[in-house]
Amino acid sequence: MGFMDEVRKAGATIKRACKDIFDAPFVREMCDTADNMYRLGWDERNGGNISYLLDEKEVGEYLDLNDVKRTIPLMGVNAANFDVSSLVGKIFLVTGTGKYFKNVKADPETNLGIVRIAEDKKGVELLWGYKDGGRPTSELPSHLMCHAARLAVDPENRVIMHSHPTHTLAMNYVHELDEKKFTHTLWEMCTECIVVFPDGVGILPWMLCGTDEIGVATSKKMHDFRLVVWAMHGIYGAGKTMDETFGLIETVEKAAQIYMLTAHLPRVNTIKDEDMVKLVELFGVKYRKDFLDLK
Ligand code: 2HA
Ligand code: ZN
Repeated sequence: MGFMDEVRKAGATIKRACKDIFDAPFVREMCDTADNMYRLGWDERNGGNISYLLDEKEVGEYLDLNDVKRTIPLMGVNAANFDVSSLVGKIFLVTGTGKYFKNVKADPETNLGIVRIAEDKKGVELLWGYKDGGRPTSELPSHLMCHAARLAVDPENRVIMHSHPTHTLAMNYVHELDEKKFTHTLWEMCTECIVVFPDGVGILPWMLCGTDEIGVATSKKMHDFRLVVWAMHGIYGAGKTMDETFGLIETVEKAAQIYMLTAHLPRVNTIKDEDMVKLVELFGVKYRKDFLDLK
């Protein structure tokens, strides 16, 4: 490459890196979603966390990918090892630990960070954000394990979202925490449910959060489910886009709300299993047949 080519290439890089990160669609989406979730009452205080797998080329239009601000060790509360090999070099936009969804939109640079999984698999390289010296969510090990699990079954998966939706949580206290029964009840609550989450909802018993153990358990469930309830805590969702992932949790929450509004009343009508079959056949979706009681 000649000298002038070098100059032109460097110039293009500088120009690209000059696009304002605050205008980046992925940052805007994250801000809007966190804001939305806060307004819905799902993410009180520092509750909830989101991680968003970004496209390296796209991030490169906004940030200098060689400018690592600092390296942050990657570990769960108990610092056990877990395998992030399949994610090395990947870049994620992640909510910060102890940060409030309420504040994300007004100050994304403090409440969010863009991190790259380091070559040595022991840390993440901070490319932007966590301006006050912060770190990624304590649930990052869970998120990364879930990303790896979902990417193995769906190479287009990008988002892992954790939240404490009110009615879903309420339902945990009054409904049996059996995956088939819980899913079946949700499917009965709104006609669209079986079409939106035909793979059903996985459930983990109450476990200590922020640990590698709950991460391993969640990611195992994520081989079969895009939605995993953490009993008496909240829910994890996975999807290709922010909207899709939010929409999954939103649909479960709506169904749980209908359940909580009606559970103490005599049930006069319901959506029958044979009606659900008609729905999945009409929309051509693969579903958990074993979660229905078909004659
Ligand atoms: O990040 O929701 O599960 C706060 C939480 C932990
Ligand atoms: Zn939580």
